Amino acid sequence: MKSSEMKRIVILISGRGSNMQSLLEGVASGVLNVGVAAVISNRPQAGGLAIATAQGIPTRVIDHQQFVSREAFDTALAAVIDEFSPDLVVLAGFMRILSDDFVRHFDGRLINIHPSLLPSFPGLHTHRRALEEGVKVHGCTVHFVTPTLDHGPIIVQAVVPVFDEDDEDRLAARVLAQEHQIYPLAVGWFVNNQLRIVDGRVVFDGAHRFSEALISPQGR
Ligand code: NHR
Ligand code: GAR
Repeated sequence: MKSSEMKRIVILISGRGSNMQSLLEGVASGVLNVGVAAVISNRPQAGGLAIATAQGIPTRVIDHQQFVSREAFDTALAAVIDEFSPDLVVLAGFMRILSDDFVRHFDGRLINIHPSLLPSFPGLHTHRRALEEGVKVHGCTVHFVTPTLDHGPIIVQAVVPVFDEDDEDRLAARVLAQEHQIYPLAVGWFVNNQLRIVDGRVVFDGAHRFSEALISPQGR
């Protein structure tokens, strides 16, 4: 595909950037046919910035601590994103709640990856809360972002078992490995126009069906 036809994404991060990296690897390996126009962080110290720079991707820092209000930060962030005119804005470990105006501005082209099986455990500390509840399966969700936190239309989820001997770090690592599988998939479906929102739910053009159930624990 000519680069003039290739869809452009902007990735927003706050930290380590491993989900960003999984997307960059998808692009580098040719699995994901998108141009990464920029990586933007709200934290100057985010480790992901160096990874992006090393791969020749433009980076920007919009430090939320330099703004008097959430709205002022969101307005500045939206303006910088718009400079890159992306088809899709991808939250990848981005840790600031976004105002209604921001979300509306990017309506239908803003997605997030969240480390739980939504609608269970929206918000923060999802792995700790999953362990406290004693759930036997946990996972991650890619969803469109709407004004209501972690409640937008669900694109894809991956499920992992929870083991008796898990702690927060072990469970987080098991979920993160699946995040790295499903985020490139979801971005690929979006840029290939395989996703539509109908009545607030995501439907696929093309079959993505699996017949096996995951049962955890399995017993003997
Ligand atoms: N914004 C809207 N409007 N809707 C969503 O669904 C959003 C969103 C912004 C971010 C990611 C989300 C997650 O996947 C996300 C989804 C940050 C917080 C949070 O409480 C909660 C959920 C998410 C991201 N942030 C604190 C805040 O005051 C700051 C925490 C920190 O800086 O460490 O913004 O979980
Ligand atoms: C990921 O587990 C992501 O799902 C989660 O933070 C981690 C970021 O890791 N996101 C949130 O909790 C959003 N509130 P990464 O920086 O290595 O991609």
